[in-house]
Amino acid sequence: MKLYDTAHLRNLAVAGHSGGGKTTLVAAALYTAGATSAQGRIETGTTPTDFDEQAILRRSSIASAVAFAEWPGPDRALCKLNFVDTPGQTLFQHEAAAALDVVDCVVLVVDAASGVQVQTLRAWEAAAAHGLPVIVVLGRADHEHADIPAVLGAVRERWGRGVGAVQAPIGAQRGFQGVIDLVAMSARLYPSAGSGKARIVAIDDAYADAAKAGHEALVELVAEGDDALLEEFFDTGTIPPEHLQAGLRAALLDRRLFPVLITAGAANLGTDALLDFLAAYAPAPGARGPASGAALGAAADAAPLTRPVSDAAPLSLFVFKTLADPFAGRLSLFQVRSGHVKSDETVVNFTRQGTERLAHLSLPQGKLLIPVAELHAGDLGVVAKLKETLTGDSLGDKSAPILYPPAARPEAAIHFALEAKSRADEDKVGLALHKMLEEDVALHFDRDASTGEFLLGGTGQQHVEIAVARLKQRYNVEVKLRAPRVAYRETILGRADVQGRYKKQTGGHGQFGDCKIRMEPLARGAGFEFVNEIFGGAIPRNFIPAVEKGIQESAQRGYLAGYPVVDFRVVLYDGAYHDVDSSELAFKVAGSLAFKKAMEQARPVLIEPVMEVEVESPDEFTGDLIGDLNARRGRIEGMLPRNGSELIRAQVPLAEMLSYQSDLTAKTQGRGSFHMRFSHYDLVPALQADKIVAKARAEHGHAASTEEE
Ligand SMILES: Nc1nc2c(ncn2[C@@H]2O[C@H](COP(=O)(O)OP(=O)(O)OP(=O)(O)O)[C@@H](O)[C@H]2O)c(=O)[nH]1
Ligand SMILES: [Mg+2]
Repeated sequence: MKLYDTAHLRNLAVAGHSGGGKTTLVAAALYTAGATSAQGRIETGTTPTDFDEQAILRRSSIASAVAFAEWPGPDRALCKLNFVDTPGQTLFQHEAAAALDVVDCVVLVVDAASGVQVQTLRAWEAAAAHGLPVIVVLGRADHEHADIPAVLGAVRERWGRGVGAVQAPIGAQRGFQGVIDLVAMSARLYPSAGSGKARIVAIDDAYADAAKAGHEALVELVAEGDDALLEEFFDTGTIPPEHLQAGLRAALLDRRLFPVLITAGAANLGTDALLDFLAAYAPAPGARGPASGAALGAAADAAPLTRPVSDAAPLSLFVFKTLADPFAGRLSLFQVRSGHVKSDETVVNFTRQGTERLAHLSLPQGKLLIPVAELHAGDLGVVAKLKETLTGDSLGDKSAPILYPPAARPEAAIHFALEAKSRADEDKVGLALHKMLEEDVALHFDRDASTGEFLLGGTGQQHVEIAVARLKQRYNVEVKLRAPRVAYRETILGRADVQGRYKKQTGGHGQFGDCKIRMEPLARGAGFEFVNEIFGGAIPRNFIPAVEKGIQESAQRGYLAGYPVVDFRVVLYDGAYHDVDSSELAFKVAGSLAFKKAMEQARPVLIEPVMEVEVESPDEFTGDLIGDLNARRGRIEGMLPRNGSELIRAQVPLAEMLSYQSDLTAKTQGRGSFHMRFSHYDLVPALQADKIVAKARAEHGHAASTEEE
C-alpha cells in the first residue's frame, strides 16, 4: 500500500437526504478509481460502504462508513480520497454529525429529481456549524424526473450567490450523457459501459453560448472576494486558468464559493470529473487550521490546546467510531490528528489513562481492512482489539496529552420494554447488547427502576428494531419488544391546606407526629420544593426532614394511578410534638398522611410526555397525515413544502405515537419518514385520564386510600 502524506489526503463527508444516491456515488467513485473490480450497487447489496447486513436489507445506510479512492491530483501525484459515506435518514443523523469531526470538506449530494429536502438543509447547516467547505453534487442526474436547472435554482435560492456551477449538463434526464467543465472549458462525454471515465472533447456548438456565460459567471464569482483577481479580471476581462484554480481553491476553503457538480452515480456518469475536482480543490487536512482539543484536567472555559496537523507534531489520535465485529472483535476507527503513527506502536489512551498497542494498523475500505505500515497526520485508520478504547477517546504520545471533544451522544427518543424469548437468551442478551452499545452510541439499555423492566432506547422505532434484528442475526439472541410504558406523571392544579396527624398512644411507648402543610402547584418541570416555615419549635428541627421524606416518598408512589407526583411545593408551617412519643417515623407517617389529604383537595391530574414530531412524505399524503395527527391529539405547528415533498411539524402526545411507524408506512406506501423527540409534559385530557386511572387501579389495586394509615 502506497503511503500518503498529509498534503495528498482529502477527507470528505458525503452527506445529504436519504435516497439521494450518496452510497451509489461512492461506489461509482471507487470503481472508477480502480479500488473495486466491479461497481457496487444498492440493489444487489454490493456497495463498499453499505456493508452492514441491516443496511443491505433496508437498502439505505444506517451508519457512517469509510472507503477510499486513489486518484491523481493537480501535481499528477496520487491523492488518497477518504470518503465518509453518511446516512441520510433522520434517525441516524448523529452518525452523519460525528463524521463531520474527521473531514475537511462536505460533499453535499442533492437529488436532481427531488431537489432540496429536509436532510439536505440539515447537512448544510451542520457543515456551516463546523465551518466546513461544501461541494454540492447534483446526483441522479439521469433520473426521469431530474431537473438540473430547477434544482440548481433552488440551491442558489437557499444558499445565495456563493453557489457557483463549475459544470453544466450535457443532455437531460435519461438522455444525460456528460458534463461541460466550466473551468477548463471542455466537454466530457461518457461511454455507455459505465467505466466512469470520460472522453474529453471540444464543447459542441449547441452548448457554446451557455458554456461561455457559465464560465464568465464562475470567473466573476471567484474573483469577487479577492482584490488582486478582481483587478486582473477588470483589466483583462478574464483570469488565466492557474489563477482561476488557485482562486477557486481559496474561495471554497473560505466558504465564499460553493461549487456545484453534476453526476449520475448508478450509470457512472461524471465520476472522473468529480474525482478530479476533489483531488484538485478539496482542502488537505490542516488547511483549515490546527486540530483543537483540551489539556488534561483543563477547566471547561480554558483556552483550547491546539496541534498542527503535521507529522512533525507529537502523535495524537481521535477514535471516531467503533465496530463490533463478531469475528474480528472490536475495531476502532481513528483519525491521526497530529504526528505520524507506525504499526505496533504503543500509545496512551488520554481519556482512560491506560496504554494500548496499535497492532496491525489498517486502512478502512468499507468492510475490508487494508494493512498499512504507517499513517500520516490527517489520515483515517482502523485498528483491532484495543483493550479499553471506545468511541470519542483520544490517544497518543504520552509526553504530549490532548483530549479531543467527543461527538454528542443522542438522547433516546423512544424506549421499548425488552423481553428475552427464552431463559438461555436472557443470559446472553446483556452481553450482546453491551457490545452493540460500543458500536452504536445512540442505543440505550437501562433498567426501569419502578417496573424492573429492561428498556431498549433509540432515536426511533426503526432504530430499536434494527438493534433487535442485529441481536438475532449477529449474536443469535431473540428478544421481544413490548410497547413501552408511557412515563405519565401526576401533578396538582389547585392548592390545599391540611393537617397530617399520626397518633398511636394506646399503652406503652406511643407514636405521635403532627404537621400542617400548604401545597401549591409549581411550573412544569420544576419538580418538588419543600419550604420550612416553622419558627419557634412547633416541630423540633431534627424531625423536619422526616416530614419532608414522608411527603416525598408518598409523592413517588403516586396518588391517582401510581405515577410520581411532580411540580408542586409544600410549605410546612405548623405542627405539634410529644416529648416521649414523637419520633422520626411518626413524623414521616404524619407527612405522608398530610400529603394524601392535600392531594384530595389540590385537584390532582395526570400529565403526559408530548413529543416534537416531524413527518416527511410526498405531498399527496399531506391531507391524510394531518388528519391522522389530529386524531392522535396532535397540534400541527407548521408545514414546509419542498419540491414535491412536505415536512409537517406537530406536537403529539407520546402515548398516541407508539405505533406510528407502521401506520405511517402503511399510509404512505413506505415513502414517509418521521422523527420525534421529547418536548414537554402536558395535561392528559379527562377522557384518557379516566381510562389510565381505571387501568392502573385494576392492575395494581392502586387507589388513593389503600396505603398505610
Ligand atoms: N436513476 C438513478 N438512480 C440512482 C442513482 N444513484 C442511485 N440511484 C438509486 O437511488 C436509490 C438510493 O441510492 P443510495 O445510494 O442508497 O442513496 P443514499 O443517498 O446513500 O441514501 P441513504 O443511505 O438512505 O442516505 C437506490 O435505489 C439507487 O439505485 C442515479 O445516478 N440515477
Ligand atoms: Mg447511503
